[in-house]
Amino acid sequence: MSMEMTFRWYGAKYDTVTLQQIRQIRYVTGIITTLYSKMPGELWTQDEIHAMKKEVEDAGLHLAGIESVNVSDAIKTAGPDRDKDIDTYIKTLENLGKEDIHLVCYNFMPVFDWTRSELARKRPDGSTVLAYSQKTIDAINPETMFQSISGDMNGTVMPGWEPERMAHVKDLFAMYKDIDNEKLFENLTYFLKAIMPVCNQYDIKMAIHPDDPAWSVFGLPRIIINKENILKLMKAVDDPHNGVTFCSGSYGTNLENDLPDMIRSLKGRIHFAHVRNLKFNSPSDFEEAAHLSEDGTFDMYEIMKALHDIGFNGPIRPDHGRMIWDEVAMPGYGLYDRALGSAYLCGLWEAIDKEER
Ligand code: DNO
Repeated sequence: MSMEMTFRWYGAKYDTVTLQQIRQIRYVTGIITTLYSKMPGELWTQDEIHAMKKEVEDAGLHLAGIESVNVSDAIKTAGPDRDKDIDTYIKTLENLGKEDIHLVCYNFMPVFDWTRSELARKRPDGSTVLAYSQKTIDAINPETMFQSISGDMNGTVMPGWEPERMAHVKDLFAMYKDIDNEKLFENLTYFLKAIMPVCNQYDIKMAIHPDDPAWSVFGLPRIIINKENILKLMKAVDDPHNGVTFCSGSYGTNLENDLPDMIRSLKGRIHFAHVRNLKFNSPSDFEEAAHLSEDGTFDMYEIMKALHDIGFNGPIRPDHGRMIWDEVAMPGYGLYDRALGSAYLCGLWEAIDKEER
C-alpha cells in the first residue's frame, strides 16, 4: 500500500477552499479535517462526526484522519479537571472509532499551538509567507503578538489562536507556572496510557504533532522537539498506537535535526506526515518557502525517500503554502500553493517508487 496524498480542510463554515475545489486537484484523494468549533475538553458526538464524514464522502473524497482533537490545558498541566477531560477525550475517540476513523493528530504544546512572528512576509516574487524571527519574538509579549497576528488572518481563525483562548492568555500562562519539561512529559505519558485501551479497541493511531518552533517560546516548556525526546516518548508508551505526525517544517526549525535520519529512526511509528520546506536566513530567522527543494533549505527528495524507505503508507499532506495569485485565505492554508505542493510531492514519490522497483 502506498501513501495517500491528503489536504487539510477546516470545514465549510471556516475554510475559504471548498471540497469541490480539492477534488479537482486530482493528486489528492483524502481529507484531513476536524470539528473546528470544538474547544479542548468538549465531547464530539457520533452524530456530529457522522455528518462531517458524510459531507467529505458526498464530495467524492475520503476522510483520512482528524487534525486535531485538541488536548485541554487541564490535561497538559495535570489540573483539577484532568481526569474528567481525559474521560471526555476517550468518549470522543470511541465515537470516532465507531465511525471508522483511525487517525488522530494532536499536539502537547502549552498555551499556543505553532508560533510565527509574521503571517505575510513578502518574498521577492511578490508571494507572501509565514515567517519566524527570534529577535521579533524576544521584543514582544504574547498579547502584543496576538494583536499583530490577528490583524493578518484575512478574516479567518487560525488554529490555536482562537480569540476566546487569547482573551485568557494571562490565566493560561499562570496554569503553566510550575510546569517544566519533565512534568509536561509525565502529563503526556499519563494521558497516553489512559487512552491506549480505547485506541487499541478501535485501532486509532494517535499522531503527536511536534512543537513549532522546536524550542521554548515565551519561557514555556516544549518537549516534542528532537529525535531524543520523541524516541523517549515512543518508548515510554511502547504501543504502535502511540505514534507521530512527522512534520518536516516543525522539526526542521532546528537545523540540528537531521530529518531523514529522524524519519528512519521512527519506522513503524509515523502515522501521518506534513511535508514542507523552510528557507533559513539565519538559524533563528526562517520563512516558509515553496515545497520545491531549491526554494528552501531542505532536500525534499531525501525526506520523501526516507518515508518511502521505511514503508510509510499513511496520509501525507502538503503543508503551509505561500499566498500566490492574489488568493485571500487563511495564511498558510490557501488552495493554490498547497495544490502545487501536492503535485510536486506526488511526483517525487512516483519517481522514488519506480526507481526502487
Ligand atoms: C499548523 C498545524 C498545527 C497542527 C497542530 C496539531 O499549521 O500544523 O496547528 O495542526 O499542532 O494539533
